[in-house]
Amino acid sequence: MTQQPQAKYRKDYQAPEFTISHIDLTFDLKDKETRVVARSQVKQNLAGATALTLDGEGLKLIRIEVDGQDWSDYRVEESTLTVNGVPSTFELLIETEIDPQANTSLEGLYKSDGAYCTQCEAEGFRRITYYLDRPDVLAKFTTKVIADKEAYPYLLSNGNKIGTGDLENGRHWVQWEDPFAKPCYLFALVAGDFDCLRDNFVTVSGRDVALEIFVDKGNLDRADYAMESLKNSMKWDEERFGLEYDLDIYMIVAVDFFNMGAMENKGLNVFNSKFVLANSKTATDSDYHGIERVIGHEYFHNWSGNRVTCRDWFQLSLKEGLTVFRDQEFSSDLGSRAVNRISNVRKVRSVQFAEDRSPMAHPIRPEKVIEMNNFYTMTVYEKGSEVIRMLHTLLGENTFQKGIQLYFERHDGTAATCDEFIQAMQDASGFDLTQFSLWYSQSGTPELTVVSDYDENAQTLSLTVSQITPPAADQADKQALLIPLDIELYAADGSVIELQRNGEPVHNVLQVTQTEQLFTFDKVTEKPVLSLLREFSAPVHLHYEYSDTELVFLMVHARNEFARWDASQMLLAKHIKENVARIQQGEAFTLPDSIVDAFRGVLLDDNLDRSLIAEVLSLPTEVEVAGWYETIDVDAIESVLESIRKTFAIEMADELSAVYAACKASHYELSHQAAADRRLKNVCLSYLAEVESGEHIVIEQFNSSDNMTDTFAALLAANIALLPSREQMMQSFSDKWHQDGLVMDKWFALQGSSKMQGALNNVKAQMNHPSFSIKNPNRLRSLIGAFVMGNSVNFHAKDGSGYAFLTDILIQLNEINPQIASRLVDPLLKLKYFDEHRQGLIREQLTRLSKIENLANDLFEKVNKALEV
Ligand code: B3K
Ligand code: ZN
Repeated sequence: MTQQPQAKYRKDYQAPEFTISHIDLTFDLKDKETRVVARSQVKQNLAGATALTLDGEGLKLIRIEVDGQDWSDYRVEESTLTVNGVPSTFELLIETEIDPQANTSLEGLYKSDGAYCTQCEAEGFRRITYYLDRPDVLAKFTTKVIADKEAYPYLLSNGNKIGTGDLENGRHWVQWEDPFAKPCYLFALVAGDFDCLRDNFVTVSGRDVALEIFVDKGNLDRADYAMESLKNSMKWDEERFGLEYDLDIYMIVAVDFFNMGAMENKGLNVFNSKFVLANSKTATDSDYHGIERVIGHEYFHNWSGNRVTCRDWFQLSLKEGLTVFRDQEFSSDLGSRAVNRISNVRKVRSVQFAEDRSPMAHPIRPEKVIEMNNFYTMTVYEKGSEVIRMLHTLLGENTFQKGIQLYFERHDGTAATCDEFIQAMQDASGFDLTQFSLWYSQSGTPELTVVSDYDENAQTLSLTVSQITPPAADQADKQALLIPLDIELYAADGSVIELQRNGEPVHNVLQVTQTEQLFTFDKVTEKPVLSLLREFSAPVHLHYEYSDTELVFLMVHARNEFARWDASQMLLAKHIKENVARIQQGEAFTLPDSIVDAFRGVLLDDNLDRSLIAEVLSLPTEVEVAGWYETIDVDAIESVLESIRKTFAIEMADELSAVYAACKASHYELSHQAAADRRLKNVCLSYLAEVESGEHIVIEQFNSSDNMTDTFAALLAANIALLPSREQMMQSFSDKWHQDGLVMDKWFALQGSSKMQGALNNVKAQMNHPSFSIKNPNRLRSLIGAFVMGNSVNFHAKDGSGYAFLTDILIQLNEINPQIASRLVDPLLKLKYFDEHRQGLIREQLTRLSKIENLANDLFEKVNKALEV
């Protein structure tokens, strides 16, 4: 009988009783019976310890030796092996057998199509051998891989190659040595037959690093951008952070079956092929951007994550928040800072804020975890990065970099904590971070309210700023945080009114530290328009009573591009909310001309970056809007968003056509400027698809396009507007690409999100498409993910069919791949934000899930939390 899953608490951390300084692994790779011999140098870490307890799951134990002697004094339990009576220092040999072919969870050692590969973070190494599977045990690894030479000509692992040889029966071996001690979650092994793109990078100190990207045979023409991004990352990290690469080789392998984006294993990154493979025919501009971001992210982990790792998994944000911040800065330095900021802020405001409202709410450093894989969340990653960004805002680039340098100096080669990171930042800057550190322990989204009062006679402006963080599912009591509030004041002519008090200039980043606080500025010669929370200087909900006129003013006059976009979003939010209320009262949708005019003004503004115009004209998603409500009315929200789309399209049809034409290029180019042109052109197209004469433009673009960005944009426009030509275009796309899973993911996502009649039956039918496989996470995320997260009206159908459908799939996935099941269950966790009828239906399905046999920890944790609420 399996045990009820046990929660672990951050407060219970204890150093390990034993540690391992070296491990020498030998893998004899066979599909159903791979043998793993692990020879570890073990050392007592706590005086008197004589029983060594190792983690292990799904392993067949073959033999144990201690110091070369067969050892029989041990106990095997469901997920541990305890070796009794061991000396204080010894060599431990453990031989296990595993079945990579049967491993569909994609954790541990598994087969991805024809290749063997591993995924060990967070706790996958224990599915390979019995080990101290915890990040604070750092060992030097040597790895020998043995396999059939013809089927697996490439045998890869971490570090440098130290030997190769041929064996009998057509087998061969390669041995690797990683000179850097590392936790086992950074271990990797890959064996397969690939095409390899080779290049090199000379580091700032003159070391020549070999760069190798392994892709499926025939895909070499899709690896160039990943290689370019890798070289850019290496250079950028030297220039901006002063960090240099440390091994002689850096390898990336692209695989088709992967649970997330990529994995930063030392010297041997394993990537979801989605974040490696691209050429203009198969990938959109946004795919290219994703590749640059993820290649950068994994590379930056070499320092923030690998050289300095985490003491325990509660500290995950130590490496992830910092590395996301680093990858965001990388993308911003190489591309448009404003557009990157906008897309990151959209993510936080929609998905991360939603997580704060869910039963899974947690601080960026969680306190309690059942399944660690459930905590690779928007909160740990994206809010974690916002916390680092706030530090950057408060300290400024130079002081921030000093802190980072001190952190790496102090902790290089060790497993550190978030507190140690904060301490290094404090020591280097002299800035007291005591209150700031609450961002690590407090969950939920703070509400920041600003009330302004202008005194014309005294020429002063007073801002009363108050903060409150509402209770979250995991934590009721909240304290005041240190919130950096970046502001600017504008005069009616658009000029900036400098912030000052008593003749002294005041910094534009105000430090809000109390529940309520008053900021006064003098020499304010006229009633200003306020630009607040510029650059989204803190991950909070801002409340300020803006008039439409002020927001339109900011859309035109704010100096900062982000602030202009943000004003446009606040304006949209006001009118979305007003209209949702109208629809709920049976009234008609209405949008004042002045609002349409404001957006028209942006559309026609030649001085603006085209990608920024495109962002202004992109409406918030259903998920973001849903987050504004205590009770979500999916139908009203959908109807209002559709009405705004149609109103914009009809009212601005001429201008949209003109801008569409102006953005058209004579030939395809892969540059930021050309991508910005395509972005705006395609946003125009999405509106034009809504007007009568627009369909032929969509068809024309689909037929004449020579690149995936434009092809997909046409298909997307047809899908959203439900054009009669949609069906035929979808068919022709699938005829052309059905053998290419990655390209078909785009098509599956459109099927999943389509609002067509009988949407759910369509999704069910597409699961039988030859390109679909329930075992492939990318396919699942595309089709099922798009349905449950981007098709609210159908997923939340009043008859409960959407919920039952998802639950059926989750029950299958619980066996096949619990990690993916746990990602897809999220929309069901938000039951309390729906009407009672829907709540009842969701609860029924959650209860059904909770009762299935062998419910994996991943689903157990989430489902039970949701049912507790
Ligand atoms: N560190 C990995 C994520 C591992 C997820 C484990 N379920 C990728 C990344 O953040 O770079
Ligand atoms: Zn990461």
